[in-house]
Amino acid sequence: NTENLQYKRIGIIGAGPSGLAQIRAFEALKAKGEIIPEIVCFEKQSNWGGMWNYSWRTGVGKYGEPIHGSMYKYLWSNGPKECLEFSDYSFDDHFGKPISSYPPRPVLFDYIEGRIKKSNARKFIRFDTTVRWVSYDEDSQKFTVILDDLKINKTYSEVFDYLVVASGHFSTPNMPYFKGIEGFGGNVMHAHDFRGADQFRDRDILLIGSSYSAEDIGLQCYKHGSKSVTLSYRSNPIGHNWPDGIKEVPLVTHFEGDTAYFKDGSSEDFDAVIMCTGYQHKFPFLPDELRLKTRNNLYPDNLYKGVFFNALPQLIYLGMQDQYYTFNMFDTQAWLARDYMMERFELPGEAERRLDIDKWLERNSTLKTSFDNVDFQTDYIKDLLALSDYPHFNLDKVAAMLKEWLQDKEENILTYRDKTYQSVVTGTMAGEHHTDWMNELDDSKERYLYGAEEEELIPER
Ligand code: FAD
Ligand code: NA7
Repeated sequence: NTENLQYKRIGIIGAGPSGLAQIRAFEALKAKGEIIPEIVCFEKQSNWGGMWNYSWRTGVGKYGEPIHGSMYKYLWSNGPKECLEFSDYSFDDHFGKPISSYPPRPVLFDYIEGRIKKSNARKFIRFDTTVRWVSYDEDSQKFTVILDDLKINKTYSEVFDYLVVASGHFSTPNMPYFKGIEGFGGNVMHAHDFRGADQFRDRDILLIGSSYSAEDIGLQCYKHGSKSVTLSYRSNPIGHNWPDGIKEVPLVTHFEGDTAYFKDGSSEDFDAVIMCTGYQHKFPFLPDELRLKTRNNLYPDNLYKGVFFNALPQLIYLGMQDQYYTFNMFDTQAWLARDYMMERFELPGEAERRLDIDKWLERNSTLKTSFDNVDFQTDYIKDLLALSDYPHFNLDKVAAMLKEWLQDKEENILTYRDKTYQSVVTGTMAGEHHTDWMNELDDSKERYLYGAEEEELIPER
């Protein structure tokens, strides 16, 4: 059987943290001298890293493809790095010294890249290549993938035994309509197109939504000098102890000119509106019968172990859940998916898989608090870890850190990023950043690593 494996072909869509985890999982086996199938990863951007590969662009890219990135300048990790650490490649391995718990985007990008650069992964990836369409043939039991090589404007197709969808789900905006917004005079945009708070300095801005994007973009704007930040919630306010200058109000009912009216009868004028209203799971390259259809939640339906498409498990989805855990969760998923594709992890029949999915869905429907959510995702990852040889890590400790993080935010949203945590992989205690987050206006890797007082050591940029 193992002999046949080398003739199998695996297609991976996307070279973000999830797609790279899949490649790494196979590379880990190969390093042990095992024969692995042929792997091809398609990435529509010119580099890897997914969301962490920052783009200044909005709208479409140089080849006319929708821009994937939703990240912005001055983005710092919104959770402790100790909660996402790869258990086979620690922060110590990469940086060689303790760093703080909430690094900025370029530092996390460097870390993601550091692990994958240690392997031959790059040669498996075709950059500037968009997956245009996928079909599955029942007779041959193979996927045909239609691709656009963007650089030379050429369409071609390839055939695969397994297909891994790792295309992310925080890229296509969910953009609601509010009556009268077409008459608003200022900028109306979605968080997906937010590239930095600079343009909102001295402005009164309205953010619609009450989750991570609203919280962090609101904070960024406050930190970088917006005159006022108003967050408008649909279901529940975020409820932090906000500083003067940030406030929460109920949902907008309508706009009249530059004035927004809210459910509580209040109204206010704004210079700009940012919709922090979440994202759609969008797979324009998948036909109806292969497409995952879900909203953002902790256990998308129809995925066995949160990974295998139940109607056709050769179709694998990575990273499709809402995320408390990120990189290490993608790893545990990718390791299990690998073992299935290597024919070492046998799936039960479809009906049995359905029962398992239902069990998780049922529990998901009972979750009430953020702590419940953390426990749920922790148990999900424990379930996966037990099924593969991904290096174990102390999940109970990570769960405790996630709860502490939630409390830190509640206590003081302006200082939570100054807290430090202990690695469960190495036991290292994070270092303190040389500058408080609120006073740190430079998010470059050089400044972060070399420090304020050693400016002369910073390589020229
Ligand atoms: P992505 O990173 O989205 O990568 C998907 C890749 O697929 C992209 O490279 C894309 O170009 C490619 N792709 C998509 N469609 C196609 C196609 N048709 N053909 C070819 N390639 C395709 N997580 C944290 O842990 N900490 C944070 O602080 C944090 N902050 C975030 C802030 C923002 C604003 C956002 C949007 C997300 C944040 N996240 C954060 C979550 C982040 O999404 C994950 O960390 C991680 O990037 C998800 O990895 P992924 O590989 O599943 O998806
Ligand atoms: P989320 O976490 O999916 O949250 C979406 C938010 O948008 C949530 O508060 C929703 O309110 C709100 N929403 C959605 N539709 C509407 C409408 N029609 N009107 C008003 N409010 C609406 O997305 P985020 O962008 O915050 O976070 C995604 C990732 O980006 C995350 O992983 C971060 O790391 C960064 P609800 O509470 O459902 O009423």
